[in-house]
Amino acid sequence: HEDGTVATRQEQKLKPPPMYQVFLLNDDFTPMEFVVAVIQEYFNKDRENATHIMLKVHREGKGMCGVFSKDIASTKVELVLTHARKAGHPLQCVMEEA
Ligand code: TYC
Repeated sequence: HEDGTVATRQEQKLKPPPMYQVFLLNDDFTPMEFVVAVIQEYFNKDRENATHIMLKVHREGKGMCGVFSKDIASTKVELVLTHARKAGHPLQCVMEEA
């Protein structure tokens, strides 16, 4: 360490936990306005930022909405999918290890 002490074996082995990127995927049916609202509500983005992300998904097929611990990412995916299905939209949301 910086203070001259030596890392213990436990400290040497301890890795930071993996983080997960959460993406929305494009489809031909989910309304743009619904996607913007989802990004605002579930990923805490303002309307301008949410619109930018939605347009990126629309043009490029995929767009990142945030990076979270495994538990939080998986909960976001589940909540977004439940909300979309309830509204009758095929919107897809996936997570990938960062
Ligand atoms: N492509 C959709 C449309 O034209 C809009 C859309 C954007 C759908 C992003 C999904 O994740 C998505 N209505």
